[in-house]
Amino acid sequence: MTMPLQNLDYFVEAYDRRIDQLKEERTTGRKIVGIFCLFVPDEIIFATGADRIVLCGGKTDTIAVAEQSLPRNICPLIKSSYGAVIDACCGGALACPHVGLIDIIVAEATCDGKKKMYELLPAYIPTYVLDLPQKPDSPDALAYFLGELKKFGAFMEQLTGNALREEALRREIHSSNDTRRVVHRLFALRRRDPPPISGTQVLRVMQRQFFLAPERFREGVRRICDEMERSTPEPRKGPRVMIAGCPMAAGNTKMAEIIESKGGTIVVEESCTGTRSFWDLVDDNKDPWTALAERYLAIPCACMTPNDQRIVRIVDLAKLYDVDGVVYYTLQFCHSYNIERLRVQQALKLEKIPMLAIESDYGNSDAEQIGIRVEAFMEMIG
Ligand code: BJ8
Repeated sequence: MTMPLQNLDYFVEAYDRRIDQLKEERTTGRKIVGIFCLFVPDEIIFATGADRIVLCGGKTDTIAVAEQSLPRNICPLIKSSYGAVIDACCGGALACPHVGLIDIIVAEATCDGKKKMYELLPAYIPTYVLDLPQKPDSPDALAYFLGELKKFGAFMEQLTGNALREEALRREIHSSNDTRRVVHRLFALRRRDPPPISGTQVLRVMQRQFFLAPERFREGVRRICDEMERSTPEPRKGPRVMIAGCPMAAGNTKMAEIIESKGGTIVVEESCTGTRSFWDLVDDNKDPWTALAERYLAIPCACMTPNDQRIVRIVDLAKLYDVDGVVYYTLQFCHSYNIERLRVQQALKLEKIPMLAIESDYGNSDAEQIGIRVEAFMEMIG
């Protein structure tokens, strides 16, 4: 189901303008940070006057170059990200256009594969690693993470030469919460039956979230929401589906396309290119540092243990969006999400919500076989 939403073109044009904007910022000396993950708070980066852009990690093209040095049996997102950096830094033709625009990568201590890959990056580009507690519910976790965020703030002050003032941090919290509210509006519209936008379209929008400047992204989302509110969607052709699992970085729309080509109507994604990126707001009534630490530490990523909050969130979303079934999507060799699948499956079973688990990479060799399984699942839940 693809609705002809004219304002989706806005995101394509905004992306092109964004690259020009970043090039110009470099000439003025503004620092630009490259990130890979939701755990790095935008608010701190922007509050020191720096800009940020997410680095590529969803393309197949850069995997082969990464496999020349990394093991083949690790997640494609790690290989694609690493390949994008080393290829760009070595002047390769596959280059991620963003790597050449940044001063530094701010990485994060999440899964083992990423952590070890980040150790290799400083040979190519300066890299700062934000540490994270691994047990978010432990009594010391918040204080530790708060300390890490403040260290990161001090690092950003040094990088930019600008002081990080509390009023600037509050302003950026306000701005990021605005973005989250705008995306909530988009996702609230998807609760309609039929939903006014396809899952593949939403995924492409969400993949732009960390490429674009926040005000541009918000403007684009507002435009499509206005358009959706005026539109009369086509009748729904198949069951309402939630995708839960690994992020689908820009360049990777494979799973969403397969599901929708087999008649499924994706209405929500529990992923970093879905609800994990915006669902929780930062409490702007608190001390800003504490509020940031609380909000970011609560991101329900499978790298955390235990990760009960994710299990609860998935069941809540499945009910809120009235889904007929869940497709649990894992990138190949992502042990964190793959193992957590069992707990998700048990929780959904208790609620009598069917689930299909798919593990895949960025290639197309398994697309037909996945399509057969997805088709059978859609028939079962339809
Ligand atoms: S907050 S999901 S963006 S860490 S898929 S590289 S976990 S082996 S990307 Fe992630 Fe931040 Fe968590 Fe989100 Fe490792 Fe798994 Fe690969 Fe992953």
